[in-house]
Amino acid sequence: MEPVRKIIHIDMDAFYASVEIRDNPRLRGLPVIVGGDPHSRGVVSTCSYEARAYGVHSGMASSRAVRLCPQAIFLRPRFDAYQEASRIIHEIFHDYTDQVEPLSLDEAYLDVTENFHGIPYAMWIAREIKRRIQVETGGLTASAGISYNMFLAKIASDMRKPDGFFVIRPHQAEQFLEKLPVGKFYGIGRVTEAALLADGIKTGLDLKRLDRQELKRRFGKSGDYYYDLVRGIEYRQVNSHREPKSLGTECTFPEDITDLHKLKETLRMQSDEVAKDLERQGLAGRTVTIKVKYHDFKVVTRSHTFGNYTSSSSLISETACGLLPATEAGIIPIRLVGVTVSGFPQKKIPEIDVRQLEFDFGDDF
Ligand code: TTP
Ligand code: MG
Repeated sequence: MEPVRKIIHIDMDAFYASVEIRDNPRLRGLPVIVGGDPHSRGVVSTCSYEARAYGVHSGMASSRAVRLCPQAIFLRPRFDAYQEASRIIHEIFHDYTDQVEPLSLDEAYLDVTENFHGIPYAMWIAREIKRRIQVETGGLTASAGISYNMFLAKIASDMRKPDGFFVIRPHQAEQFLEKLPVGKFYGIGRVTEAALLADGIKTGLDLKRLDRQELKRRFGKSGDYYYDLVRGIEYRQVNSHREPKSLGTECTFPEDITDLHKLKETLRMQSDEVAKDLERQGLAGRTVTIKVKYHDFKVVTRSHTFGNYTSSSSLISETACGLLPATEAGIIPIRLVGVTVSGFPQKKIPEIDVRQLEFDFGDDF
């Protein structure tokens, strides 16, 4: 039997906003919003917890954020500063293990079952990482979640934010998951959540009452995954070599666009950007997708899949522009367009030995 894994999930608190406050301490204690222009079409990247108290959150239109919290201090993002802070925290992670899976600039999973210092408890490592992040970044705080699989560790890091520390032990997991709202389960997005809620499936316990067949009907191939997940079992492993599933870019226009020439011009520039990105990462894909958001925020995507892999700027560009007539471009004003390439070659994933987890292992964490 394999040993139970010890997984830590670390997520920085109000990351961009915290970096801004660190660099300008007069902002401390104030509602700070980092994002795009509230007078144009900007959106909120993130905001301090003081601003969250007014209902402001990531992804919200900046203009709405200003209405909710007129006294908020609005700042444009400074990506260099965030990247530098991100580099520091990722260096700290790698002092403990190479089994680090970064999720974004401010977030990562660590598998510390075996670690460079032979530290027996994941909790000790998580505390030390939190302390070091604070010292080495000049005062930023992180929240840590600790458990025996990735999903539970991520849920745990969210439990006591900001500056949080939360452990979900194996014997607590099932009860914990039964109470969890379905929208918090890994991979359940807003659309699926709404469908589940409409059928009265609100919590993990409700999900657990569905048999495998019913889960397969609802989730397709992922049905088995959810069957195990609600029972506290997840076979996903921390993957330090994870490659992206797609590469893309998108942009919101300052004003809605109906002119097909302008739209094509944008798609060409975006295709060029994506092609360069593919090249940098040594990737090529078979599927080109365009995304179009109309003035009323309705979003459509259109895709084309080739028989072969490509990273050619001209082919991506031609395909993207060729997909435009399959939308209402030129008729309905458009707010945003984007180009994405996906369908990278699959590497064979080794089969995981599916054995029952040893649940009862006391406090050895
Ligand atoms: P998150 O970790 O989701 O958010 P956060 O760190 O600001 O706040 P917390 O974790 O305490 O809830 O995202 C990390 C950074 O990524 C965030 O600071 C800004 C950026 N971001 C965006 O630019 N747009 C988004 O929609 C989201 C969710 C995040
Ligand atoms: Mg965060």
